[in-house]
This record gives sequence, structure tokens and C-alpha cells, in this order.
Amino acid sequence: MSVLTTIEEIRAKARDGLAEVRNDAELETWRVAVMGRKSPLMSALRSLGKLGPEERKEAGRAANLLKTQLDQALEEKRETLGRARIEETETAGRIDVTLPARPLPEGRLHPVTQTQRDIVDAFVAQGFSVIEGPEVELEYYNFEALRIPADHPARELMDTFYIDRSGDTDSKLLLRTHTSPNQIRFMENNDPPVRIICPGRTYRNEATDPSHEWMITQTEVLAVDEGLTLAHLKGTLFELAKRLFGRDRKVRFRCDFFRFVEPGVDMAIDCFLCGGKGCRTCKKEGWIEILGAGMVHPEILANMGYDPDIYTGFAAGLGVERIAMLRYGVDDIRHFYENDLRFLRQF
Ligand code: FA5
Repeated sequence: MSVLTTIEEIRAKARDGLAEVRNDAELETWRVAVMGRKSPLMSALRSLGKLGPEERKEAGRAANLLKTQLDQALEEKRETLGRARIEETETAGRIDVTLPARPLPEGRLHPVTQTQRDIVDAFVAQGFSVIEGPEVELEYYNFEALRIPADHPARELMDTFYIDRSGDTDSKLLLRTHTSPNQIRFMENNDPPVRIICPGRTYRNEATDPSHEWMITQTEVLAVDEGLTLAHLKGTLFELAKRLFGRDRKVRFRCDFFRFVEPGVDMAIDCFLCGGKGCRTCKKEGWIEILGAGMVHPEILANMGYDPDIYTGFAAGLGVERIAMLRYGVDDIRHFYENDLRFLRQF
């Protein structure tokens, strides 16, 4: 059989073989069989030396042409297989670039956090700095230093979660019932003038109802300077009310009693639900109390090393959930911490 015939046969077989190839591994097997050292093509090339000059020339040209064609066919097949792989991944549905993106659930700030931040902004705009204090507090700071000694009836107003009742008042631990201990903590370590606020959580072991929770967020306010009066306190709090509720809401400012201030006051806003007529949310009062306040008791100033003949101060403790209720029209404080997304998504 002439070399030329052999070459033609190799070509036909290689073409048929290549058509059967389905993947890279099969392609490699095909390459070794058709173009490898032991392939019929290589044997044919090696046998050229045995031919006469004319025949060798013709057969050599044909064999080299076939080699070039096979190389080319190999490359084309490799590309085709690559493209097919990409198409397969795409059509298998793993990536459909035409589909609209899945919406990412959007987070938002809790309404109490939003309100807390607005309160902080309102005070920072009036020149106050922000401090923080511990939620697990010594009984001394929560009560004694604020002129609320053991067995004083005022303690009953703030039913307390105790953590450790052993030892004396300097070692007894409780969950703070208000943010007022931070007045003492700050004054102990700083000289006047003072202008601070202290936001944070407080805890009271009491039954809940539409306007009472057992965990409440408060913001303590404390200013001490020469010549501060109740008028400054009133001005600061009315400015806050205007910022938070607008000019049209009614504000009630009246006397109240707290052991650590003299005189003491509280402030309320007319009930958003009944417009002041009285309902379940405002407990038939027509008003919702948002804060207690007053002039810092001179005895406390003196205990802190501030001369009460020179310095006076005012303090306030704001109920942030109550303020959030009034701003957003929430008729029951307990909604805030039930983690019901239908409620929370409205803010
Ligand atoms: C106090 O906690 C005082 N420390 C406030 C204070 C600070 C007075 C500085 C004078 C000077 P009171 O217990 O009234 O006071 O609470 C203050 C505010 O927190 C209340 O006006 C109310 O808005 C809110 N608050 C109190 N208890 C609850 C409760 N259980 N649930 C919801 N809000 C409450």
C-alpha cells in the first residue's frame, strides 16, 4: 500500500475520531492516538526515508500537510469544547443575567433608637456632651448618693432588680432604675461648669401596662454653673419639646417631688390619642408624662465638692419610649419590645 494511501486513511480515521470527541479527556486520547509518537502518522513520516526521491517528496508534502491540518483541527476542537462548557453553565440556569436581582431586606433603626438619637442631637445642639454609665450599678450611686437612703419610701417607687444584696451599700449591685446615678459619677470626677447628657437603658421590677415597661430607655440631663435657675431648665426642656413635637403640641410643666432635686418638676405632653380627653393609653389623664426634672439639691452639690453658694444646677430624666409613643402615635409601650416585624417595619 502506498504511503499516500496510508496518509489518506489516517486523515479519514482522524476526522471520524474527532467527530466523536465530547470532552477534554477524550480530545487528549485522540491527540495521542492520531499524532503521538506511536501513531500511524509518525510511523508513516519515519518510513519516508525508505522511499525513492520523487515519491518521498510527494509523500513528505502530503504527510506534513496532514500534520498541520490535524494541529489546526485539534485547536478548533479545544475552542469548541470550551465554548460549549460556558454555554452549558449558563443554560443550566445557574447564572441568568437577565433576571431582576432579588431584593435585599432593608434594615432600619428601631423607633426608640431613632428618638434617642434625635434627643441627643437636640442637646448637642445646645452645647451638651454625651457620656455613658454602667447598667449594673452600685446601690450607692443609684440611691444613697441621690439622697434616697435604705427604707426611704422613695425606693418603693422604683421596684428594683437586685443582682447582689450582700454587703453594704458600696458593694450591693442592682440594675439601675434610672440614669440619675450618672449625675454623681460625673460630678465626682469633674469640676463645674457641667453640661452633659447620659442616654441608656434602665430597669424596674414592675407590672407592665400601656404606658409602663419594665425596661426603659432614659436620657439624663445635667447642667451645673454659676447662676443657673429653673428658668434655664424650663427653656432647655421647652426647646427640646418644640424640636421633638413641633410648636402645636400642648406642654404641661408642674411641680413634682424627687429626693435629689429642689424644687422638682415633671413635664407632660397632651395625649395624641384622645387629644386630652382621657383614654386607656394616658390612663384617663389626657397627658403623657415624659420626664422628671428639677434643680440639683444643694446638699448633693456640696457632697460633690461644688460650693452651693456659687453653683446651681438643673437635671432631668427623660423617658425615651414615652417620647417615641407620642411622636409616632403608638398606643401601647409594649409594642416596642415585642419584636413584631409588622409593627417595626412601619418606622
Ligand atoms: C426618674 O427616673 C428620675 N431619675 C428623673 C429625674 C432626673 C428627676 C433628674 C429629677 C432630676 P421617673 O421615675 O419619674 O423619674 O422617670 C422619669 C421618666 O421616665 C418618666 O417621666 C417617664 O417618662 C419615664 N418612665 C418612668 N418609669 C417608666 C415606665 N415604667 N415605663 C415607661 N416609662 C417610664
